[in-house]
Amino acid sequence: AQVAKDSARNPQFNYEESKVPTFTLPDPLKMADGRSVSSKQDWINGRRDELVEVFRREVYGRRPTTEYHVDFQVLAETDDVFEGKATGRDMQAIVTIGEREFKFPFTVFIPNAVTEPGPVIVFINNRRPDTVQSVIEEEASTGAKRTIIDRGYAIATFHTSDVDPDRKDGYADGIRAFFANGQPLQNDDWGGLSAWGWAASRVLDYMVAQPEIDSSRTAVGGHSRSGKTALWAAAEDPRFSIAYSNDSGCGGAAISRRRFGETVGRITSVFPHWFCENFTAYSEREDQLPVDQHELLALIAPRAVYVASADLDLWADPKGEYASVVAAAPVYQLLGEEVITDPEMPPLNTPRHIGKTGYHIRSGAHMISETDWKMFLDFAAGQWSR
Ligand code: GTR
Repeated sequence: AQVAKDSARNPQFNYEESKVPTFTLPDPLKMADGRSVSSKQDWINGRRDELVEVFRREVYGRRPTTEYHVDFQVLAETDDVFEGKATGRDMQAIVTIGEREFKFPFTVFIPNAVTEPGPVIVFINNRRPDTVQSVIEEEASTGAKRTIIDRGYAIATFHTSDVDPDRKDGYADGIRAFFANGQPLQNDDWGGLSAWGWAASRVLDYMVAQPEIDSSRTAVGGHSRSGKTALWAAAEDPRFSIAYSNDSGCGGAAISRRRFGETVGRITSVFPHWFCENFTAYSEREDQLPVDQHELLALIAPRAVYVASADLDLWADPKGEYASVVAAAPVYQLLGEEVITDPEMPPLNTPRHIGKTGYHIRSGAHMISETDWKMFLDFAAGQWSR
């Protein structure tokens, strides 16, 4: 029913495998000048820098180089969340450039039972804003954050729109305009996804400074637009040891050249504020893109990546999301890591974890469910076990 609804909503988009165009994926192990990348050193000291720069210029935009300072303020704290299992903190990040200030809130839960520094998950939230109080109320029905705490992990979340409004016309009120001091954006300046990813890194700054947190075990995750953001956040910030994208689709894990479900043309017209202006030029010209999304996953190597899809969420192209995981494998292998290489997708609701990459396709619609969390947390536990 959900598929029918999505197709009916966007009947001009393709949902049939037989209509996927033939294409050749760009080779992550080939330099722009045609040279092959054949050693770890070639990747680390050459090709990776080249590739991240292309993603900045053509897809997500470049972050500003302006110097800033960030402070953190505890607005409220309670040590008995989830029946005493966690301490919750309503926080505020205060970003300063000269005399000017930009503030955004975030929320932190740290397990009380920790005896040594433990992992942290930074979750990028685009639905309802979290506060300690709202999470306590919501947990009665979903339990997601409590599950994370029960595993001994801390979680920090912020709402995308508190950093940069998730609206076409929200630029003036966000962190990007703050950095640009109100000046208009250039064609390769950061889009909203990159701004949200930057905020995830600021939240991480705070978390890794806490004595309860082990800075070597850190994840960034999100659902849908925030799943796209999580992948780019991890590409830009090597401190994240795992990236988790849930139903991220177009501009996230899905291969753009497949043009299955949401396309570059559609996403850049409905959500122009997510990407840099240059990305719009690839509308209906996906074959001209100098990169594709498997190379975004490759930028996270040798760190871990977990990609999750849902079978009714054809708009996000589950096959294209899985294909990216497989197509990123050569980079991981060059770096000496074992990863998923099987071109066949795993059966429904059957996670596949091989070395540094993991994937599942859950039955059901576009959402982040308890099942998704459980499967991701099992993967994270494997990465973080001692
Ligand atoms: C949709 C959009 C997707 C995805 C989704 C979401 O409308 O087309 O790319 O980001 O929103 O965030 O739930």
